[in-house]
Amino acid sequence: MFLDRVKIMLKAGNGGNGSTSFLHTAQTANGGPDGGEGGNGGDVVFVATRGQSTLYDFRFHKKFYAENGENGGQRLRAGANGKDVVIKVPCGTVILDAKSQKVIADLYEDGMQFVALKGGKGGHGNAFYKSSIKQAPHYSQTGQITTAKEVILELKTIADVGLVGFPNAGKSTLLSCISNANPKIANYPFTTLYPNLGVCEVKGETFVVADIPGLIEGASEGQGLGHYFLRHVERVRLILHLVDISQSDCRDFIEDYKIINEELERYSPELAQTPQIVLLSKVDLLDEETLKERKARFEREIGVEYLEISGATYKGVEQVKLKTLEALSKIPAKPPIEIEKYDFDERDVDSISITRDDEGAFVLGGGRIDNFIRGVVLSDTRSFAYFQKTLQEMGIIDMLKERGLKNGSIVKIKDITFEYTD
Ligand SMILES: Nc1nc2c(ncn2[C@@H]2O[C@H](COP(=O)(O)OP(=O)(O)OP(=O)(O)O)[C@@H](O)[C@H]2O)c(=O)[nH]1
Ligand SMILES: [Mg+2]
Repeated sequence: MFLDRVKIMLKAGNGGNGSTSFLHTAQTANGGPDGGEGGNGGDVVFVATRGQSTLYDFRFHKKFYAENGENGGQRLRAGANGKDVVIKVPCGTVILDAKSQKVIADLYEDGMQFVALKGGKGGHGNAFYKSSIKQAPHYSQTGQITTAKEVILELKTIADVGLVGFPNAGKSTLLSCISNANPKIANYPFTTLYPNLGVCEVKGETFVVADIPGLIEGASEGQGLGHYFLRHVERVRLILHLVDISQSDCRDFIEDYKIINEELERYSPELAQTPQIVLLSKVDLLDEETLKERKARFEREIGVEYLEISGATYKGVEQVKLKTLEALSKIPAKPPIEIEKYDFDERDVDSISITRDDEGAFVLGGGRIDNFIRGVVLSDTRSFAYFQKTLQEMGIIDMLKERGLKNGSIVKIKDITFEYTD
């Protein structure tokens, strides 16, 4: 089965909590703070590899969670960093944010890496907070919590050349003649069910050819298999357009040629602008007279240059390779997909929200508050004093007062609830 679009879930590791601890040894019953730092959570990293050509591996495996950072420990022991989760994808994989549908990465080259999500930072241990005025801080910081996000992986095959044409036109046969690929060939339409890649070598140079399942009328609207696979020709630099001039499937070859071009145009006007080499295929099946007549008709009605080929006798095959190489040398590589500046991993660090719950309590939230309370331990009086002082300094008490905060009002922040006193 060929799979070229999947939705998967990603999550970077949470940061480990910093530790609150004090040195206790036989010699020092009440030693200084020795709580170690929490480890950082692992990142979510994508790597493009030539070793894969489909997204098949993602059929059942859809959740990729990096390891959490370990909590810090006593005696300044730092928690270990969580392991990254490294996701291998085929070259040509485009990653979209499932929510906004925006492209966040285009991994078009072997070995390309993309860090989609950064792990949460580990929290500081209480040893970190020790200072000349604060000899024994009884608080430490919790690690940053990360959220899971969904992305869509979409494979847009990377090839220099795409073979397009009606089913049975001889595309796979040609691919097997000009490249190292060994595609399935058979005398019925839709033999090729997913794009095959082959490497063609000519004059010491190489290019990659993609054999696309046959297109039919309406392909751009989802008829046949075509529409589904047209995205694999989006990025080719050159199209080899095969037309069965023998009309072995009892269709009109001029019509075939026009229909394919119309479908390309309908799918994407840009794709229709991709340079083409027209190949009139299966010429061995026609007697000289008929071939001459049909070629004359093509020249008259279409009037574009073409090559005659036969996968059976190899007629024109060498010429196809040479012409393709020559054409490619004049066509610049297609640029990677443009990526809008969009911070997929953006975290809310600035917002402060104040709401009232059913009982009239003031509920504080937002990224700035979340970050701040990571270092607060309510059961510790000094930590709580620091907490109140910081609320004052951040201007939050004033903001609350503007909304009616009075002596005795209840304030809630995450799982902290306290009564405000002036
Ligand atoms: N005589 C002759 N037969 C050919 C030639 N090229 C292909 N064929 C035959 O035509 C049939 C279809 O060829 P394929 O290469 O599978 O065609 P395709 O375009 O890949 O078809 P789909 O994968 O179905 O889209 C097979 O039976 C081939 O053997 C040719 O040049 N001459
Ligand atoms: Mg085929």
